[in-house]
Amino acid sequence: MADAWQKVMDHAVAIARKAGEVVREALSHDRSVMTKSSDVDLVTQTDQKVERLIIQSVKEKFPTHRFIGEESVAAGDTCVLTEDPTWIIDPIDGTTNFVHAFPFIAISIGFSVNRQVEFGVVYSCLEDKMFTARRGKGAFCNGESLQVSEQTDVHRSIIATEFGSNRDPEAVDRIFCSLNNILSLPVHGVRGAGTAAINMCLVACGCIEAYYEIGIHVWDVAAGSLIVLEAGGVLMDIDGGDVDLMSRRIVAANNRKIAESIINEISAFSPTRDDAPPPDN
Ligand code: LIP
Repeated sequence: MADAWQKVMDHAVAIARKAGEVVREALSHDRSVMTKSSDVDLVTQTDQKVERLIIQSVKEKFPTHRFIGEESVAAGDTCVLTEDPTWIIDPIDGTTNFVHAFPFIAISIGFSVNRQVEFGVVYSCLEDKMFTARRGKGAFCNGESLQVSEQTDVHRSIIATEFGSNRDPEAVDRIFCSLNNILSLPVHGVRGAGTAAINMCLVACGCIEAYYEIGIHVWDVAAGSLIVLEAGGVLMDIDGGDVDLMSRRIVAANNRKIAESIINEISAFSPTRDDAPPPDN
């Protein structure tokens, strides 16, 4: 079965590259925007088009595989991870970046079997960087092996996070409380590329020591999670327990010491899980 997954991964890389071409092309002429859960939760026709392109091509090649896609879930599909081979797709991670032509945009494809991510592909399509990882076989960028930073002192670290699209006042207060605590440690710097997938790849490359966020979705982090692990990093929940990709909370770091230093400063909250049943009307 191992070789079978390699073939599937090769297809994911090819389709991510093709999706990247579509995104690059659309960037110059088609960025009209719609909204989803709130005025700042954005979607474009390109997100929808790219997701259709990926799903269609996978269905032709692997008709029994399942999907969890950001825009399909927004359109009403369920978001439940089973043991079946499942493609977890974010057609444009960094939709807000895309709308504003802020130059970090990724196509993120995770592939899970028995609820475990088997491979991850993140294509940073404006930088033309193809990040890949296969479980037990390392993480790569354009074929070069990746290794997380060796830094163990949080005071000498760069930490990435994002503000997400939740503007609930209590959530915003907690986000700023965490940021205040982390900046005051102090750390060398705080950054955010505007895409969870690229932030996680930056951890894998060793450019930053950690990335954390509350409010992300499984499609934002499925692929990046394996890329971080295979580059030698760690994943944890915001409360220090094991990460749960459906929980919408994540800390991805170069090592446990840095992860714990960050976790100590985070003011936690728990958004509705991705796999929560829809509310009764
Ligand atoms: C976005 C993330 C970003 C996060 C947003 C959102 P999208 O994904 O990558 O880092 O802050 O909440 O989930 O919506 O551009 O695919």
